[in-house]
Amino acid sequence: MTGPCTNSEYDVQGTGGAGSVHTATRTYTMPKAGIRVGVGGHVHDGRIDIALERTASGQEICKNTAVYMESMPGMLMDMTGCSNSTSVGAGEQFTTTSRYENDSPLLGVMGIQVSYVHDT
Ligand SMILES: [Cu+2]
Repeated sequence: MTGPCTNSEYDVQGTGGAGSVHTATRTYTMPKAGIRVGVGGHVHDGRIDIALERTASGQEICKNTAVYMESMPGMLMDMTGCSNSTSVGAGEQFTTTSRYENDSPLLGVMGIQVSYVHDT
């Protein structure tokens, strides 16, 4: 059975040159109202950050930023999380934007962001 979450991988071609950024976005609609109490990101090496915003206003809700090991550049160590509480409207749209470095090919990367929403 194929669902919307069975394959979350995509490729970054890496043809943008030094310092360039590859961006992938996805917009989704929340079925119910609630309070978003936390946001976390799932990451692969090469990730810069993944951001969540209200689609209509562009207001940023959370940005999960990649944390790399100082002793081993390019080795992902952690990801910042967000624990601020924000409202979610029934039918409100949100956009997740995943950014990777685009100076060398990255195969099968992911841009996953998980929100914890308290049903009100
Ligand atoms: Cu992954």
